[in-house]
Amino acid sequence: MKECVGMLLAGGEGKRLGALTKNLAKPAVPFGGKYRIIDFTLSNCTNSGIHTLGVMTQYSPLELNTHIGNGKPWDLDRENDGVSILSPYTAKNGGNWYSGTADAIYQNIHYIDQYNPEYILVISGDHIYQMDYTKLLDQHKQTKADATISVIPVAWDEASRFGILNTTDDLRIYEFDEKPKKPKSNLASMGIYIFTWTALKSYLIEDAALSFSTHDFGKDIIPAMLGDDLRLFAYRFEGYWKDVGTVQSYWEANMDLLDEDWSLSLNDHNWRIYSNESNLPPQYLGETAVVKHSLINSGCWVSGTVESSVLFENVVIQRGSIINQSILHPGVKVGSNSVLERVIVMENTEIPAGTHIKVDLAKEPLVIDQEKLNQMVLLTGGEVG
Ligand code: ADQ
Ligand code: ADP
Repeated sequence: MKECVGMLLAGGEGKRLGALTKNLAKPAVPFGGKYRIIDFTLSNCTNSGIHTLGVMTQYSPLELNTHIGNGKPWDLDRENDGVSILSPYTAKNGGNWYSGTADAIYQNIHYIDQYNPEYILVISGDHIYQMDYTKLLDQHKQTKADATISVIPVAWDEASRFGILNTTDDLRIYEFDEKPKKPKSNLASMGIYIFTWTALKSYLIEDAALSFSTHDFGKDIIPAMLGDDLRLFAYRFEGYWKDVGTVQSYWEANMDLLDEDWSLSLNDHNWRIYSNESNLPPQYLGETAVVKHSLINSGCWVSGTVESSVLFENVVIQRGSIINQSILHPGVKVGSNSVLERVIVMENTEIPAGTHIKVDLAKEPLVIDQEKLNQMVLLTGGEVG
C-alpha cells in the first residue's frame, strides 16, 4: 500500500505552442538550456518523496517516452514502484484514446488500485515551478478534504485562461469556473490537485458514463464535486509558477531564469532539477565573443555577441552575429553577421550568414525552424523586422 500515488498528465497536444509542438509533446519541449519542461514536475516528485508515478502520454509521445526512459535521472527507476508510462491502449473490454484529463485517470484506475492509495496527486507536465507536494498533502489531511486544489493569484488579463475560484476565509472553495469569459477573481487553479482516492474514483466512474461530459477535471469533475457540496479546499502556493502553454509564456519563463532576483532558480541545492545528462565538451568562448546575462550549455562555440539569451547544447554563433533575448535549441548554427532578437530557434536549424530577424516587444516572440526560415529567406532575402 502507498499513501499517495502521483498521476502526471502529459498527453495534451499543446496547440498554442505552435511550431514548438509540431512533432513533440509539450512536456518534452526543451527548456532552460539543458532541461525539458517535464523535468520540473518529475524533479518535484522526487524531491517531495513521490516515488510512485504514472505518466499519461498520448500526443507525439516518442521523444517524451525516450526522455523519461526508466526514470533514472529522477531516481524513479525502482523495482516495485517508480515511474510507469501509461499510454492509451485498447483491450477486449474497451479502452480508447484519452478523451480528456479525467478520462486519462479513469482509464488507469487499475494501475492506481494496485497500490491501494489513500490519496492521488494529479499534476501536469507543462508547468515550470518548484513545489513541495508534501505541504499540499499535509493541508489536505488536516482539513479532511475530498479535494485540494493548488492556487496562485494571476494577472487579471490572463485570468480567463485558467480555472478561477473563490474561497471562504478558511480556504473552502465555494465557486469554481473553468476558463470564465468574465473572471470573478484572479485566484487561479494551478491544475495541481490532491484527491482522496475513494472520492475521486466514484466521480470518475460516474463521469465516464455521462455522454455529454468532456471528461475533464476543470470542466466536469471539480464542478460536479462542488455541486454535491464535497469538501474542496484551496492550497495557496507561494513561489514561482508558470503555465508555459503559450509561446509568450514559454519565452518569459526562459527569460525569468536570467532575472537576477532568482525567483526561478536552477541553483537551489535543496531543490535540484534533474534531467538526462549528456557527455559533451565544455563550451568554448572565442576571442571575439561577448557573453552577458545568459545561460550557455556545454558543447557551445561562441564567437559573436550573446545577451540575455539561453543557448542549449552544441549551439554555434559565428563572428559578428548578435543574439539578444532569444532561445536557441540544441545544435542551432548561426552564420556570421546575423542578428536575432526575441526569437526561439528550434533544434538543428541553420541560420545563414547575414540573416536579420528582430521581433519587437509588442509582439509574440517568433518560433523558427528550418522550414519557416527557408520561407522567410525566400520572401525577404533575410531581413525580417
Ligand atoms: P489546461 O492547462 O487548459 O487547464 P488541459 O489542456 O486539460 O488543461 O491540460 C492539463 C494537462 O493534461 C496538460 O499537461 C496536458 O498535457 C494534459 N492532457 C490534456 N489532455 C490530455 C489527455 N487526453 N490525456 C492525457 N493528458 C492530457 C488546466 C485546468 C485549469 C487550470 C490550468 C492551470 O483545467 O483549471 O487553471 O490547468 O494550468
Ligand atoms: P553577487 O551577489 O556577488 O552578484 P552572484 O550574482 O554571483 O553574486 O550570485 C548571487 C546569488 O545568485 C548566489 O547565491 C548564486 O548562487 C545565485 N546564482 C548565480 N547564478 C545563478 C543562476 N544562473 N541561477 C540561479 N541562481 C544563481
